Amino acid sequence: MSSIHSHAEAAPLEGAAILKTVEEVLAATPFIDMHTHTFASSLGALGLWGIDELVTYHYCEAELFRSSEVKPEQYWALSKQEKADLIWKTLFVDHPPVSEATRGVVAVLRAFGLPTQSVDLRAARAFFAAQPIESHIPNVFRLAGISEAVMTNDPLDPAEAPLWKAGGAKHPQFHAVLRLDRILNKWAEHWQALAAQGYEVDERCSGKSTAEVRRFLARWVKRMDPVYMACSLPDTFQFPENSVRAKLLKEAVLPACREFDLPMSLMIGVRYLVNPALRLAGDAVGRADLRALENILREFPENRFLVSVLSRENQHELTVYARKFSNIMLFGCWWFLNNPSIVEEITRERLEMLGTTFIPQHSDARILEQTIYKWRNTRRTMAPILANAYRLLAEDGRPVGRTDIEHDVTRLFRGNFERWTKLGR
Ligand code: RAT
Ligand code: ZN
Repeated sequence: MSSIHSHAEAAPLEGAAILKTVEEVLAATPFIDMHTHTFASSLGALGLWGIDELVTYHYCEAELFRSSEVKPEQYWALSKQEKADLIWKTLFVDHPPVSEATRGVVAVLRAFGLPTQSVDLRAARAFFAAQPIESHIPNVFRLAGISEAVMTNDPLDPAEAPLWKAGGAKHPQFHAVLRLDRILNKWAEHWQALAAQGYEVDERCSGKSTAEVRRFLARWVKRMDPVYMACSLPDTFQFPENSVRAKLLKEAVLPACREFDLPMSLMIGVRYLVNPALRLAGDAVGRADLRALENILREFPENRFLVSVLSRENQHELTVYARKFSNIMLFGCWWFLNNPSIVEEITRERLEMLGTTFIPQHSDARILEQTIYKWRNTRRTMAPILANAYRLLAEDGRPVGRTDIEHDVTRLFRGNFERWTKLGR
């Protein structure tokens, strides 16, 4: 008999004690935030934090244009503080901020004991200006209940690459990810950047190109020591197909993942820039053909994949694929899905069909302090879902104890990711 089972028999939880214990365990377990756009402080200005960044988050920018007459081109001409002032007045003062993205800003202010109903941002600006980033980061992680965050690192970003070449970003609380969107999705615009660095590649990705991309990836794996490689993909993504992307995936990226024992993260379903005037806020979502994913999972059994899909309509079939292929780890409720109503539906579905063999959430925080509200929201949504699963299990004859709950929460929010990556080795 396992120790977990004997503990459950020793102290089975009943009724309201189940929810209370789930809440306590969720609060006490430090999570791994396995996909963010935050950065270690050694990567300098890449890391965004503070009130002006929080208020001008692109999720809030998209909402601004629904409540204000301002035109995108007028908005982009403003300074960062002017943008933040306009969004604050429009979304937080003129109307109660009930949307998920705006409510998040309120929760962050409250977490730091700052006023949530001011007519301006003066007090918040003064507070953040006084925080030294080195102590602010661990403070934020503590408030967010995370032990570490996984970054998104683009080797072809002209602002980022030199920082890595100059020594990189070793930091115990941040892990790197080799992000390949420019190479896989925009080869026509970026092959020359590789050529300029001495790699023998061409526009059609012929000849030595794929071998040379592998050499480039090997170089960057050495430099970044990433926990996985990653790419976001359009709703129209197909595999196999006669395209540079499919060729690079098959002949360069997936072999490199195998060589370096790294999972590949596929984030599928973006409709890029449906409204280019909104810039970062201009992307939308489309239902993808997940047969492309099915083909990849079957053709590359030696590769491990982390997969998130953006369309709500794709979630059920994605969960079915995870029952068919053990080389896929589902993760997160991504971007437009990260709202309590949808998170609840998706997470229940996954728990019912996969047990605890998935990663329920990542924060996708772009601004450091967003980790605080995004993880609070995740814990709040997660507690009744898990409690309900345990209540049903107890009704069916297998009561659970605190140790069972600790086991599951750790598996969901740490262990599954550790097992999939080098963090578990
Ligand atoms: O959620 C977001 O902030 C998006 O803009 C994307 O960055 C997305 O998460 C991605 O990683 O591509
Ligand atoms: Zn992201």
